[in-house]
Amino acid sequence: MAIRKIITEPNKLLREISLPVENVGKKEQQLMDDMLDTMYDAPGIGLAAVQIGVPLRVIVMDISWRNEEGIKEPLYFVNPEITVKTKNLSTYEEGCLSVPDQYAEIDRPEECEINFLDYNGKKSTLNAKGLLATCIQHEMDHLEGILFIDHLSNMKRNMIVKKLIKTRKQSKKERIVA
Ligand code: GNR
Ligand code: NI
Repeated sequence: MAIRKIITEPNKLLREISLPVENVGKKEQQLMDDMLDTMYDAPGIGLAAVQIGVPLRVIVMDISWRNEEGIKEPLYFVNPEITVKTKNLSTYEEGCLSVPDQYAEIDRPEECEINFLDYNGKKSTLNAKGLLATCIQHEMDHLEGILFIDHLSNMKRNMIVKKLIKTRKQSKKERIVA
């Protein structure tokens, strides 16, 4: 188990289309363990493998661990596919570990159903609504090289990317001084 570095925008790696996993074995489970460690440490409620530089169709998620009880309920999705999504949309204020400290309201289908392989490579399905549905769709966008800011107007997205570049430059400077 290890905490890996999360790649932030702008970075071409985040635009890669992730490839399907052929077999869920030890190596893939180790990747999922590392992803979960990295996600809890960040902290976040979801993480796609491409965010740590591994363009494979693997997602980990835990939308409940930051509640009062703090009980961990990790979810693992390998090769997820959306089979059903509702016409009606819901709006959430989204953030992304690859777009640090930036938030925006995004509309997405309110409910969806997905097929996937679980941690043990077993076929499974899930009906999701609310934050879970939003998070799954956010993570599945990552597998296609899409970030939540791509759902915004060009002007809003450009503003956010400019800010990210500026703060990245700033923190580089500070590292040299220190
Ligand atoms: O931690 C995260 N929070 C979040 C909030 C609203 C909608 C989506 C997310 S996912 C994000 C972690 C992340 O960047 N996953 O890719
Ligand atoms: Ni994200």
